[in-house]
Amino acid sequence: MSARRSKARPIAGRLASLGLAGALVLLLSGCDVGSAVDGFGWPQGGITRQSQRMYDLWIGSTVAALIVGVFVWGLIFWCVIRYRKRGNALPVQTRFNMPMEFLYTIAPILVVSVLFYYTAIVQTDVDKVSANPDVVVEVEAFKWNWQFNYQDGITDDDHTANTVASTLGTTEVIPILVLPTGRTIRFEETSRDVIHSFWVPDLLFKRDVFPGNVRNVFEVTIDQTGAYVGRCAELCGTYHSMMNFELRAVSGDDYDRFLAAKRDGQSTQQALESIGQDPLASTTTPFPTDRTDQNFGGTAAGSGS
Ligand SMILES: [Cu+2]
Repeated sequence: MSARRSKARPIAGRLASLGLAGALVLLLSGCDVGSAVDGFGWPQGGITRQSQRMYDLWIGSTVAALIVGVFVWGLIFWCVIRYRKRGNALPVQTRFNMPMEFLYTIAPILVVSVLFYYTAIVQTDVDKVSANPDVVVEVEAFKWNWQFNYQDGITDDDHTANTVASTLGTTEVIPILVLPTGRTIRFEETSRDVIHSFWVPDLLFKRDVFPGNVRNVFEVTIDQTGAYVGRCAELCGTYHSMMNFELRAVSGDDYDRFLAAKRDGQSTQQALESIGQDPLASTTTPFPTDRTDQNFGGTAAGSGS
């Protein structure tokens, strides 16, 4: 008996040290644990307050999963070594152990409940719309481009809000949606034809754009200035993949000056230049619609124009 124990103990001890070392690495890296291992697979580049909350939820869930995982792996290896076969005698059978059965029933329920609770909290927060957003922009999708209408209020049932300025995307020019940082921005989505989906990957958020009287709404607060590509994320026809736009996040002052310039009748490009911004999109390029030998399979047929 004592000989068996002296063999099992050092191995179990070493496993315990390994588990402890793993837990220490996680603990010591503290709040930076996400960036230390590249966000555990979370897409990088969230630029809104909402994306930061989703990132925190992701990291918290992953750390919780790792703690449970390390604990379970430890138990598995401990059992494999401690209770390995030593003879032909049937080991002591421990079925119907009530405390154990209670533990492995209640523990997963607890884990799922906690994950559900935090997911519901963050989801509700990310989906929340305020009564008085600082900026309202109507996103109008159509095959295969975008129009952005800056509104002077929320479109309620009476449709009392007015469009004060617009940017329309064309085949030649990528539409640029200019928005301020540090303000609540409400997106009101509508489509002229089929279902599209408004997606700026850096917002870590997308929402379908419906035709008819379904008006999808969401809100974000952007934290970082910069240029971010936007795309359609719902297969909507032949040139769906070319249906790009650019989100240009600027300071609140620059946004006010941009909107004033637009209201004065300037084009989006002129208004962008007036606030010292690049007038053309830098994150994506227009899709060439010319069909010539060079870009249409190299056959001479139909290349007369
Ligand atoms: Cu589309």
